[in-house]
Amino acid sequence: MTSIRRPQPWDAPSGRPILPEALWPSRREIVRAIGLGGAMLAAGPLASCQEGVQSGVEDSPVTTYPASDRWTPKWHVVGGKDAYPAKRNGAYRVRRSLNPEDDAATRNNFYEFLPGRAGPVHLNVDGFVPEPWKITIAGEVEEERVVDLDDIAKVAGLEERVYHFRCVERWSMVVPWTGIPLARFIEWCRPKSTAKHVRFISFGPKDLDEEQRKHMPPGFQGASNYPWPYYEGLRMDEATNELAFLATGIFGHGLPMQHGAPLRVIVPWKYGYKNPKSFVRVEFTREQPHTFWNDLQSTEYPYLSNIDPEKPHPRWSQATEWDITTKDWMPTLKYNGYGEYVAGLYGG
Ligand SMILES: Nc1nc2c(c(=O)[nH]1)N[C@H]1C(S)=C(S)[C@@H](COP(=O)(O)O)O[C@H]1N2
Ligand SMILES: [Mo]
Repeated sequence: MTSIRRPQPWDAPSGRPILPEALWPSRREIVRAIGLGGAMLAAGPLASCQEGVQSGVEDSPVTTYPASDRWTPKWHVVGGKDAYPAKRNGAYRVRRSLNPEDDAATRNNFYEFLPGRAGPVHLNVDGFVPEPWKITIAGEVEEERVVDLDDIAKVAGLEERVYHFRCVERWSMVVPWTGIPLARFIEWCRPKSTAKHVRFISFGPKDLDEEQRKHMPPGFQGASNYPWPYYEGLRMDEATNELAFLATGIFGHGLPMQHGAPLRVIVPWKYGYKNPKSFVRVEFTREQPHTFWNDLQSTEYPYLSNIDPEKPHPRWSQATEWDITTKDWMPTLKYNGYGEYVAGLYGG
């Protein structure tokens, strides 16, 4: 069968790509994603449906974005505001264009501010300033410490990475995060060899000062169906995988509150809820830690929660996802298309 790949602007004159093709879905992944079996693949070109899916893959995605101040935070950000935008690390290719910043910043999932659904979290964060912000590093570490954003800024230089992002509820987007490799942060925490997992805990009512508390919805402070704070965890081999990222910014500036200021975790091969926002505590553990959604609904939100189109959520299929801007549905790829980097963590 002939190659379906057209030359791309980033190809070297020889026709060989300069950047690794790691993130391009293989033909097999695409066919699997659109639900066609091996028999049809063997039967020859799959004119219509295959081309339909392929066209988005072949187009050169637009990964630049206009400068905009609309969502730039007014508070102190990791590295200082002059560190943004940071230099792009071009190693991580994506299959479609960036979503406009206004779309990513106006439909968020952050139950502390907007319980019960993803939506206009930005309307509920007014007046909440993530300052002061301290982070406690605890558990299986050489030394327990309380650090601040300036300490984090010294761990590694900021870089920008464009990643796919996919929520368990099937919306997805492509956005440029700014931050540092999570592996560098973990190493800086000096975990003991007994540490097998790392747990990130978001702010709870007790972590806030009086001024900050005033700007939280009443449900966050007292009666609520949710056991705040939010907490999530990763195995150490996952947290130190090169894709795992400690994000401090998005779209060339510090994180606005709705995205999890002043710092959050990004693991693009896992569903959105494995990407905890606004953490204040990092705990290294020997045992697999409890996680927020798993404690609430253990059958629906397992610890690993790797993106997998073949493993349906108990209440819906995970085979497809929709783009938050175009609202188009498209196939979901195993590990969100990042299998080249992470499949080895899971035995293949
Ligand atoms: N602390 C905290 N972190 C959180 C959540 C939350 O409700 N609270 N929601 C998660 C879910 S379900 C998703 S999809 C992503 C959404 O990230 P975004 O709003 O920056 O797109 O954040 C994750 N991290
Ligand atoms: Mo989500």
